[in-house]
Amino acid sequence: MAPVFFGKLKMLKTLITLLFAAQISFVSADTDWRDEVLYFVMLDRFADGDPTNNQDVDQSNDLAFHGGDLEGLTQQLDYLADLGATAVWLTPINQQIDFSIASPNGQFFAHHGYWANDFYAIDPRFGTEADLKNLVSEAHNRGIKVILDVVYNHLGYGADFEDTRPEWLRMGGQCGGDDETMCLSGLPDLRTELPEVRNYLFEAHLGLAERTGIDGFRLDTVKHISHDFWQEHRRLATERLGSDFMLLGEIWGADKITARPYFKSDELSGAFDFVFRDRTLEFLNNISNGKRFGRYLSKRHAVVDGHFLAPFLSNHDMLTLLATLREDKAKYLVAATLLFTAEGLPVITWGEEWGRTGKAWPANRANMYWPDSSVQPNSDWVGDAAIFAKFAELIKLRKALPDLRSSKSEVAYTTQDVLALKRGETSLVVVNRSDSAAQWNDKLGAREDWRLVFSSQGVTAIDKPVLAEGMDARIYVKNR
Ligand SMILES: [Ca+2]
Ligand SMILES: [Ca+2]
Repeated sequence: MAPVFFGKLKMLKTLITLLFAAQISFVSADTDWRDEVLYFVMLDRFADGDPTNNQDVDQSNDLAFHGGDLEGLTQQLDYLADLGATAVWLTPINQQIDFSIASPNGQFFAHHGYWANDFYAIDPRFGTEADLKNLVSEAHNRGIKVILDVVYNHLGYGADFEDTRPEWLRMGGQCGGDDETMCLSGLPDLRTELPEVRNYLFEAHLGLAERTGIDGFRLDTVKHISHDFWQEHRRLATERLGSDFMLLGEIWGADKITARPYFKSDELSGAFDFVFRDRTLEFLNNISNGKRFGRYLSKRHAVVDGHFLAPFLSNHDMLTLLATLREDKAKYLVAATLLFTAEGLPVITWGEEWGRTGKAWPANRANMYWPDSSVQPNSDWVGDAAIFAKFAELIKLRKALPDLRSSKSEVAYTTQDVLALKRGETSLVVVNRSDSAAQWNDKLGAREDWRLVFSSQGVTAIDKPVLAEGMDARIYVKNR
């Protein structure tokens, strides 16, 4: 009888543990990332807090290091908090290859962090593990979560493993022709199908997360690794870091359809919404129309429950949106209004809030703009304070008005050039891309029912017949 009794006791213990675990995960899974605002920093281009670690720094070379580091980012957390960011995503900090690559644009260094040499070391040019810990603790003090960019797919050119662990890599003639086995940009592709490679990678990244208390990963090049890898990764991340540990995947070109398999088998918490930028540009540049854009916006976020898309205006691998819009700041602010009134996790890429421009690579990775010229690295362009004010105002409104983050989007009125989208129960987002003012429409109900709370043009009072000025985005809230 004794063994049976013992067995029952053990079962009871297991049950209690399970219940306890379930309760913990329920409590910790409370974060709804759609309520957050994520700020993306290319660490080397943001703020230099420690000039003593500045190796390979040459600000006259767009492709060299510019000195930004973990300490610098930590020093600017108040800036992010003032803007309204609640989470920061920083580029990878693992030890990088320490030589440069010849490119048509000059000598190219691993300043971006995507050319790792050793996943078990932090690159001294970015700081130390203690610096990361300090960043996390200072960020958490300000209510800001920290999302670290990690690479699982490849190493940097000429990484040590090319000599010491060639059997872990695909190089040269071994590179495949499909997404998973290709050598992206000619980089050595890790054989992520091998258990020993997986263990090496999982321990490196999950171990660092465990030791430093970061809140999630931004996962690089997701579609270049198999689904079963990402399933195992999720399982281990949850086991070691809790179910609240956020995994935001870069599936290049993704929208709700592309992201679906990754959400269905719970490989990722969220995915970047690449299509949001495309559809927004199509509308602003007269390629689509109010009706088509409205149909898209009202359905763009129909994703598997518990998952989300993260819309953005631009990232470090494409032209800045302002450059794409040929520096048309009025259009840019309409796009920003759409970003901050969209469902999902909105992402600001460093400097966008100042109107950072920059066309093709490497100009799209320019230094941050700091009003205080003593902060380095600093831009060779002057930030636009009016754009900054609009970004800050939009973020405040998004936080104050849950409707603007709502999963309910309903087209209320469209013309060729105008879209009025009802968000939630009581707010209305109106965009007008034409040169002339759009008139109020009866389909929206009596104008007196609505209160104007935002205009990208800066209109503060309602001109009775005007729904939106030319190239204007407005937010109205229904009077109760
Ligand atoms: Ca530095
Ligand atoms: Ca691969």
